[in-house]
Amino acid sequence: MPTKAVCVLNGQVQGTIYFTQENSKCPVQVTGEVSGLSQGLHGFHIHEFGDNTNGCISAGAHFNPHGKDHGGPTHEVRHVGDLGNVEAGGDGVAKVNISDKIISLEGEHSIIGRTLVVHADPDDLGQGGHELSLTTGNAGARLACGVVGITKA
Ligand SMILES: [Cu+2]
Ligand SMILES: [Zn+2]
Repeated sequence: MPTKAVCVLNGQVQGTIYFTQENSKCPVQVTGEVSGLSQGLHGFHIHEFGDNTNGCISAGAHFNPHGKDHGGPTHEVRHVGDLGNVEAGGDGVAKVNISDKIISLEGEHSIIGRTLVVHADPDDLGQGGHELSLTTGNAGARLACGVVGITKA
């Protein structure tokens, strides 16, 4: 049975994102849509805590159980939570279709109970040369967030 999870993003933009994993050795398929964005790239990460008590800020930093630097989703050096960017078109809608080999829906890389955040600015994937590049990708404000929860398989 695949494991399935869902996240409703709420804030200055809206979205619903689905996560599916056939088994613990398989990549996680991340699909769905975010609307209300400015055209272009927006950082998209799993943050450490499933705590939204003070809005998206309470979600803490990027999910990083191995204490690595921030990077892009295909990089050797990355946070587990680094899913890169989503790209919105002129209509403000980003269609999300990511396959990621590092996040999981079970085990030590599980994102269940953590927070998905979509940002105001592009994630530079650690390569921007900004003082924040190696921690956040300099992706700016947290536009919306939601906790990733288990759903019906
Ligand atoms: Cu983030
Ligand atoms: Zn990161």
